Amino acid sequence: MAQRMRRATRGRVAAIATVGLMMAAGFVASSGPVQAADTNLVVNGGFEDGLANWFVNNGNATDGAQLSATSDAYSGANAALVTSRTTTGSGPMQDLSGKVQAGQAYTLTARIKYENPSGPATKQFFATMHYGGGTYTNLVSVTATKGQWAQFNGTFTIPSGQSVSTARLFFETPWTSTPSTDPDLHLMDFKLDDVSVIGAAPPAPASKTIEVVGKLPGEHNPLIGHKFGADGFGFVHDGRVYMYLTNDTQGYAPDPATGVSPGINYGTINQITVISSEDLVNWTDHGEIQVAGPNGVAPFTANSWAPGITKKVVNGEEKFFLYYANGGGSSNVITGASPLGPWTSERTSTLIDGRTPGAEAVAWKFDPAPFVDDDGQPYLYFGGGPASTSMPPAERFNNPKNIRAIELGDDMISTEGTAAVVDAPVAFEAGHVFKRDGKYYFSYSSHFGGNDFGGNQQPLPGYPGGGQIGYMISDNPMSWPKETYAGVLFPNQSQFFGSGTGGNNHQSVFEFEGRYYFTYHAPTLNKRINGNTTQGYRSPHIQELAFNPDGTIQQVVGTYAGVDQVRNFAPYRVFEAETFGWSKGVATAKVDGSSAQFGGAAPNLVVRDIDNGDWTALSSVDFGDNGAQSVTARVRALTSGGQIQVRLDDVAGPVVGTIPVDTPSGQWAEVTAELDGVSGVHDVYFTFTGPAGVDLFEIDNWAFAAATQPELPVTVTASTRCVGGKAYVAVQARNDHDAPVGIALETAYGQRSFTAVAPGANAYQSFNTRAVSVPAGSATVRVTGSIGGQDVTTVRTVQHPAGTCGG
Ligand SMILES: [Ca+2]
Ligand SMILES: [Ca+2]
Ligand SMILES: [Ca+2]
Repeated sequence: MAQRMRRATRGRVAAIATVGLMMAAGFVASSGPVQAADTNLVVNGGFEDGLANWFVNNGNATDGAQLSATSDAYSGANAALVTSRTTTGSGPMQDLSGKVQAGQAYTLTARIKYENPSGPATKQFFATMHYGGGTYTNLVSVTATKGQWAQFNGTFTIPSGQSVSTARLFFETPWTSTPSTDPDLHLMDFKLDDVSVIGAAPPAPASKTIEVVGKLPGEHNPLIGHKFGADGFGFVHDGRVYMYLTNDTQGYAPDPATGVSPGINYGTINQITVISSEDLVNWTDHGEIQVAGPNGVAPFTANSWAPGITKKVVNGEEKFFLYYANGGGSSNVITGASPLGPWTSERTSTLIDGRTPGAEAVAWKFDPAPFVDDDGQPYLYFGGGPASTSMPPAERFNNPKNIRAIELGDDMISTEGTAAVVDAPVAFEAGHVFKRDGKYYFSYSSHFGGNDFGGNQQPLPGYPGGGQIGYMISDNPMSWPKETYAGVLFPNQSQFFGSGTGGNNHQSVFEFEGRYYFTYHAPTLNKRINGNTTQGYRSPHIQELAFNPDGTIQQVVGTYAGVDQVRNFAPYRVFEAETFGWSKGVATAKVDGSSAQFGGAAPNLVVRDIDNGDWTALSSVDFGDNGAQSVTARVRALTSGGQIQVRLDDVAGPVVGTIPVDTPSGQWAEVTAELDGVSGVHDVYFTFTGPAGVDLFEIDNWAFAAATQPELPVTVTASTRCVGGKAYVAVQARNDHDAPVGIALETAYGQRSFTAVAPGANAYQSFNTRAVSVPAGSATVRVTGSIGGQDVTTVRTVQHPAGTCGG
């Protein structure tokens, strides 16, 4: 049936191809669409890069052939040779999806040759487009003479109604259902060279860049303003907080005209976004992990929602285990060598699914949250969704028993035993566990009622309302009876952020340097873009978590202010430009190579889509009393005339340095600017200017250099001498400064300090080594004083020779 359909389709489209050819011969120039600069859409059409970008047409299961490079080329050194063809459609193919456009006319040229001695004297060949499904369109044909290079040369127009989301060009012989009956006529080998499809340049992908200021200067929520992210899971490792997020930006597609995106489609999300911070205000964008889908770390999963991560030493090796929901039906785990990867899949099937003991009655086997206890025993919490219909309606509402706890194996990628019910009141999803003072805290999101939960019911007294975060406290991480319920930890975010921010939530708790923090999400960035009519794109938030003396939690209040900055930002190092506290109009993109700041295993991103007027900013940068002398940026100029202004404390604050980005266009280079008057603690704004309407440059990383500390002038000498048969080391330091200084003389044989050494005076000490001889060595002279009102310490080292008494 499929083949008959295919033949029918081909009969129809052959007529279209004929029209295209007529147009090519006649009046394309006057009747065709207006074209901008014509572009060849075929990559490696001359096969000079071997078979790169080419593969064998695989539109039908029966298609198949061998593709190789041959030196028998029409031009250059290489052509393609196709052999062992199983169908008439078995020929070289290149994917032009995203390049060709409906309604446009294109000119196709190519060279083709066949030589089989038993083949016919002449043979027709087609250039054909597969538009997906059973839609094949012959574009251009040529009749070749055996043993000679023939030329395809024709024009085709893609019908205005044709979907081009799939568009794959290939070369073939005319279709017949059973070509194997006469392989010499239908399945001959052939060679291909110099393929081109010339026409309108591919459409630029619509921009996803968020042009508004999504995180306002001075505020710390949402955490980032240049992309979305949901279901944040906070994780502390080696002095940094990492947040793993469902990549809500993946399906974000703002209309170029209106700026409004269609509503979020969770089904398209198969990446996890990672950001990190050492201060909870300035966040580094580490980009996305391609977790699921055909090119994912775990290609047997389709989605990657609601991540949860932990670390454990397995077989002597510290590993990082990232759990995620594969849609609603199952959960899985991938393994990282660091919090930033690289990532591998140790499993070939999902970790939690309908076969997991004790999970059979769980509707949604998702939202996996790991927890490793102090004794090293790991646990996983998962589940959610509609309650079992076998329960009475009131129980379905109040105690739906839809969440589970299970022990993980020591390998962290298997489960042990049977999952236990977490009897969380009004539970919906989003289980999470942390431990504090020997008690286990389970938090979760509550449901919104409805038929899935027993219909029109009322919560029991004290039980959560819809879309709230409740919590329980237990002495046992596997035991969560309803009596352990402790209250509502966080009301719905719409209570704090208003219209357009409602919906369910997903929280985590982490401890960082002695304080506890609560993570949740709210579509606050979406609201800043589109007002109260949001489309469901969520942003990560953090608030501090406070406990009562009895261990219960003080209910969290959601604010845009967020949490205090944990520490000032350290500028005197290479740090990624994709680290910022606030930004306007920029996007980020992963690039080849590793991060200069985070090392070989970490991905590197650059800041891009930088237009005139865009900016990024760092919160509370500590330049020290001595201040900064210069700033260096690694940049790639995209036009001439771009500049970076360094400003303090406000986007319109004083310019303390200007970096001209006048390096060769398209090449990465380092540019440096001297800074003036930059000391103490400031917010730092990098503002970008240049020609309007074009991307100015990209930025990889920054590095500030500290001003060289002024030195106190001092003349130091050291010598050896002999007194009473013992060797001495004598050290002298003359104060050449115009004010008194303190001087400390230090040797291996003792030290002495002098206060208020007058200008021109000496500090002198002869240190007794208590030995007959002394080897060569060094003395340290430490001078303390004041230059221009600033306290300065100058340290000098001086060598002394060896010496022997009576020698
Ligand atoms: Ca060639
Ligand atoms: Ca921009
Ligand atoms: Ca970078």
